[in-house]
Amino acid sequence: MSIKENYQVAKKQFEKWGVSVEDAFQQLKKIPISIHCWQGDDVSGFEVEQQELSGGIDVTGNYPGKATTPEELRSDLEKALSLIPGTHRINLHAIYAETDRKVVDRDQLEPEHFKNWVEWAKKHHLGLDFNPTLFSHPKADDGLTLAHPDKEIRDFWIDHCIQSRKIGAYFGKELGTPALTNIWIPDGYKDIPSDRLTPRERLKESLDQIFDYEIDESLNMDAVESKLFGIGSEAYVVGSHEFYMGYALKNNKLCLLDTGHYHPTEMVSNKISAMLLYSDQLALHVSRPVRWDSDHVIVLDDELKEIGLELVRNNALDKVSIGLDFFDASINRVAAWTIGTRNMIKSLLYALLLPHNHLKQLQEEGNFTDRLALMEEFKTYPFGAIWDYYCEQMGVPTQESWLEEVKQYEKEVLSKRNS
Ligand code: RNT
Ligand code: ZN
Repeated sequence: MSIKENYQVAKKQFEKWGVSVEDAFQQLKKIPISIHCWQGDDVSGFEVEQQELSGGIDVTGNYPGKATTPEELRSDLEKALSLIPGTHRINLHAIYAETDRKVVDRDQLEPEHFKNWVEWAKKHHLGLDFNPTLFSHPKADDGLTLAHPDKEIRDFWIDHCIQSRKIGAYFGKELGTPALTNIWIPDGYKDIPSDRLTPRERLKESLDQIFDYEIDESLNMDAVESKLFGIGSEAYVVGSHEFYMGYALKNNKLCLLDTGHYHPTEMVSNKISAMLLYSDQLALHVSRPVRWDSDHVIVLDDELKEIGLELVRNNALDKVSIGLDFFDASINRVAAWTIGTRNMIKSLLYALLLPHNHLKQLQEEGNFTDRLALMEEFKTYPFGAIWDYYCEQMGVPTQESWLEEVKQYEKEVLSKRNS
C-alpha cells in the first residue's frame, strides 16, 4: 500500500471520533519551532578568541564533521531543514556573531555582526531568535555574571544583554516577526551558600537595568530562563524558578521553562496550564534530561507527548514559543537536529489528532474508566500513517528515508571537514 492509501485508511479511524485530520495538518503547518543553532557545533560559536565551554553545561562526544564556520553551520542547518516538515525559526546565541576576524567583546556586539544570518534567514523564510551568551568567557570564569559582587563585571554583562535585545529587535524588524531574546545565566554556587538573598537582589537589579532600556515589543520579546542546578552550581542557582517566575509576572516578561531544569520528577507539561492562567505568553526549551540536565536529543517519550497535548488541548499554541535545546556530539549533528525537531512536530500532530472535547467531558463526568481506556487505545491508533502522509504532503522525506540523505551529506560534505 502506498503512503496515501495507508493514510486514507488511518484517517477514518480518527474521523470516527470527529477529528479532522486535514484541519490538524493546517494547524500543524503554522506552528514554528525555534531550532537552536548550537546543536550544530557543540555550543562553540565563532568568536575570534575561542573559550572553553563553561557555565556548568557540557557537550560530550566527538563525532567528526562539526561545523567550524558560519557557512558550514548554515549549510548543515539547511540540510536539516530540508528534512523537517514546515517553516521554522533559528535560535542564535551571541557567540555566533560574525566579526570578520576582529576581536569584538560581547558588550560591543552590534546588529551588523549578524547581518549574514539575517540575509540567510530572509532567503529561507526563517524567523530568528536570540540569546546573549553569559558563559564561555573570562568574565564568567567564576560562574557569576549578572549577580556578580563586582559591579564592573555586572555592568559588562548588563551591556551585553542590552546589546542582545537590540540585536533581537533588528531581527524582528528585518524579518517581520518578533525575535524572542532569552536570558539564561549560570550564576550559582557549588556549595551551600551563606547568603542566598544578596545575589538574588543583585540579579533583580541587573535585570531591571537591562529591561530599562526600551525596545519595541513588537520587534523583540524578552524571556528569562530558570534552572535548578548545574555542574558547579549544585547547591544554589541564583536564577531559580521562583525567582524568574516572580520576576516575569511582575515585569511582564516571558518565563522560559527548560524541560531539563527541574527536579527529575517535576514535569514541565504539568506547569504550562498553571503558568498560562497568570501570563498570556510562555516560552519553552524542549530538551531531554537523562539523570541530570544532560541535553540529550529529544525522543518521542511520554513527556514530549504530554507537552504536545497540553499545548493543543489548552489552545495554547499561540501563546507558547516552542524552542529546542539539546546538544549531542556523539552522533551526526544534522541527524540530531532532524530527529529532535521531527519528534517535536510529531508530538504536536499526535495531540492534534485526539478528541479533546470528548476526553475532557469524560473527566468532568467523573468517568475515569473511559478516560483511561480511550487515552490508552489512542496510543496505538495508526498515527504513523498520518505522520508519513504529512511529511509527503510537506515535501520532506517520509519515515526513515531522511537518514539516507544525511548519510549522503556526511559522505559528500561532513567527512571532508577536518573537525
Ligand atoms: C543551560 C540552558 C541554556 C543553554 C543554551 C546554550 O542550562 O539550558 O538555555 O542550554 O543557552
Ligand atoms: Zn535551555
